[in-house]
Amino acid sequence: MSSPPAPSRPAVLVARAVFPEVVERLRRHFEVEDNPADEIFDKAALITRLAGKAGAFTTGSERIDADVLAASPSLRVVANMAVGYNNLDIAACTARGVLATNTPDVLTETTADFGFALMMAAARRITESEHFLRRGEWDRWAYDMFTGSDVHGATLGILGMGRIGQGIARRGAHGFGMKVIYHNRNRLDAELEGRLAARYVDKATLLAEADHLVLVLPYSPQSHHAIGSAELALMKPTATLTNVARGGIVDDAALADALRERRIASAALDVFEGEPKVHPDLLTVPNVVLTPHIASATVATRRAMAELAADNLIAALTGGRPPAPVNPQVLLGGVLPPR
Ligand code: 8YV
Repeated sequence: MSSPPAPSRPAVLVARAVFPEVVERLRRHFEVEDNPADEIFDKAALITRLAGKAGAFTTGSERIDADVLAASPSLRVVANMAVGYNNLDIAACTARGVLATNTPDVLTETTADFGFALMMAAARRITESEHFLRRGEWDRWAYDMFTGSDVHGATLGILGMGRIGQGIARRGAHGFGMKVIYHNRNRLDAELEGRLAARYVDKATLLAEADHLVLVLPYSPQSHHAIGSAELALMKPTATLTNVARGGIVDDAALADALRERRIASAALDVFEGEPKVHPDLLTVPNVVLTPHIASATVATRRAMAELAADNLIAALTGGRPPAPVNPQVLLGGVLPPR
């Protein structure tokens, strides 16, 4: 007697190479198409791979837009392994009843560490001076060699005061005795401001008063080029600018000009408009620290992000409650109108 056919399991696409044990965990629940060769799928390839898939495990590299969604009618869930989700068209997901999830919290402290490290590297000219040393140009001590600006006791300006911004504020205020000012869409409540020792200011004041300005706001059409030549012109010539948020928030060409002309002292960037391409002008100015989008890159945090993305995918497709829904108004199996 033949055994009854196994109940069919949902099919999912893991769009990039991730921890093998996370893929194995997904295989216990789903038919998994993974990508161990870590190919980058363009829109056409994504559409092909998503055919018949109920779930997608994505990273910031995959753009799930209205076209991809329209061409992937079986898709129910997109689990993004990132806290940011500007690579997903959330309105289109919601309109089609596709649940989007992200990975908040698990990367907050790691990303705040890195933001602080980049800010310090810019202030103290760490990579610029290392390049000088590696070029064999260090032949003597000099009183003004690579003099930068102090971090301790300086004014830390934070644009975007979400979880990561608050982590950077805590480090600055409580670790380095910095005066913290911030600007955000919504002002924090007084109790939280008190705990962070952070003062709310308007954007122009933030730009004018910060000795070290750190960007930690989400990317959206509203934050596109939030820092361009007009904003850079308001900053102190001794100030530093650090971006650990998203490319496109800074106008990279305008920043390269400001750095070259020493209208601000230095910058540190982990994210770039059009990355992994980097604006060529940024590669030729010395006073900028450049890193390849690694703010969340510790082994423990990347593992936690992958596990949380898997938790989201598994819960969403097995009738559970995904821990981090972005558009919770979507009921699985039903199509809701956009809010
Ligand atoms: C990711 C990030 O490494 O979480 C985010 O929003 O920018 C990074 O932590 C990247 O987006 C890969 O998905």
